[in-house]
Amino acid sequence: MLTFYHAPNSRSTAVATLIRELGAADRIETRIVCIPRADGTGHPDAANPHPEKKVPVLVHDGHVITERGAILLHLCALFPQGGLAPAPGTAEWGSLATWMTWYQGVLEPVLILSRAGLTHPWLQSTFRGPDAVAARLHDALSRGPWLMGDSYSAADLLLHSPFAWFEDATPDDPLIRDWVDRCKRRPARLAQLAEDTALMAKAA
Ligand SMILES: N[C@@H](CCC(=O)N[C@@H](CS)C(=O)NCC(=O)O)C(=O)O
Repeated sequence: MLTFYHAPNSRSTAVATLIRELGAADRIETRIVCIPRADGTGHPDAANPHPEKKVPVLVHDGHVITERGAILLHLCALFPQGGLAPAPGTAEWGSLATWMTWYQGVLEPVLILSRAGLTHPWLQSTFRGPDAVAARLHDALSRGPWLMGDSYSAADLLLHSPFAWFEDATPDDPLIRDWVDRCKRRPARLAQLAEDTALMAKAA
């Protein structure tokens, strides 16, 4: 049994969008939970199984799975007919896993540290910085049109997402901007944003 815990307009929107892309909504129960928001609204939700009461969370037969990279990889493996990932165990899957863990371990920390205005030699040596992130995206997209090559994948869904939320963080690079635009126009994303807006209005 699969249960997905979602809070609209949050990091779990990427998982909700992936579930649409995979056509798997009828195989996964989605439960809406409340989270504390940056504007001071919201609160930790007792119904949320995340150890820190964050979203997203996927519970699969009692196993609590957190972190978007892990959740997206797991769902793609469970629903291979969705066509958003190579088969686990193939060399191509290794490339996808690289993008997903590079997102969690480098891209998002770099964006957050940069927006917070933080610098330190250890940060630079561990994560490099926005220029290195942009160079790596540019390199992949110059072979593109998507990060994994010919077809849109879970890597595009996850890695474009912070640039869709914080447009001013998007590198000033036509190749990257065009990729973000193409990801933003995906029907599944637009449908999920509309549902999130309705859920937010209902909760207000
Ligand atoms: N590294 C986690 C981050 C999860 C996260 O920070 N989620 C935010 C939503 S945007 C949250 O639940 N915040 C509520 C809180 O901090 O209590 C992931 O990528 O899944």
